[in-house]
Amino acid sequence: MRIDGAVEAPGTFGKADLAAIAGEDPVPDVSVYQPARRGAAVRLEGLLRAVRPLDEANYLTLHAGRDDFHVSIPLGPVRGEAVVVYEIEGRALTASEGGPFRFLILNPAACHTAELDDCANVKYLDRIELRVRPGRDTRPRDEAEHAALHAREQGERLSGS
Ligand SMILES: Nc1nc2c(c(=O)[nH]1)N[C@H]1C(S)=C(S)[C@@H](COP(=O)(O)O)O[C@H]1N2
Ligand SMILES: [Mo]
Repeated sequence: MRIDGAVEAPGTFGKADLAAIAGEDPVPDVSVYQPARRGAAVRLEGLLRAVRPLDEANYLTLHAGRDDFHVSIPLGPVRGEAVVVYEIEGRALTASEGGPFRFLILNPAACHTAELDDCANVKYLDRIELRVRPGRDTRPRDEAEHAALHAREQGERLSGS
């Protein structure tokens, strides 16, 4: 996973790097926050400490190249609220679990702006881009688009791709 853009120290991070960054402030089990979800995670705050955002960085764009899904959210409200899940019971996340890396907003109810919703829980996260202005956002904009996206996901699951 790559973290770049408006940061002093861009870098590429694997599972072991994320575990090391989680270090003294790990999230050993995201089910504490969301009972239906599993896995160990590193806080977004920890990742940001590692790459040192520039003062003018205001937005995050989360990229998933695998299915060309992108989400742009304001940095302020999300920075204390999100994690990246990098392992489940010591192994890497599978694609059907949204792996190898999955973005997760821990408490979307407590932090419920329109921009911080379930749809921003990006699966197959391969790049976090810090930006001065909003970036690409391919989230569904209405119920019809939402239904179409979930039908496509379901189809991919059934065909095993
Ligand atoms: N890469 C990627 N991430 C994604 C999506 C997607 O289509 N591709 N769908 C989003 C939407 S619209 C929702 S509501 C949640 C659903 O996550 P879940 O299947 O774990 O409940 O994932 C989000 N993350
Ligand atoms: Mo969604």
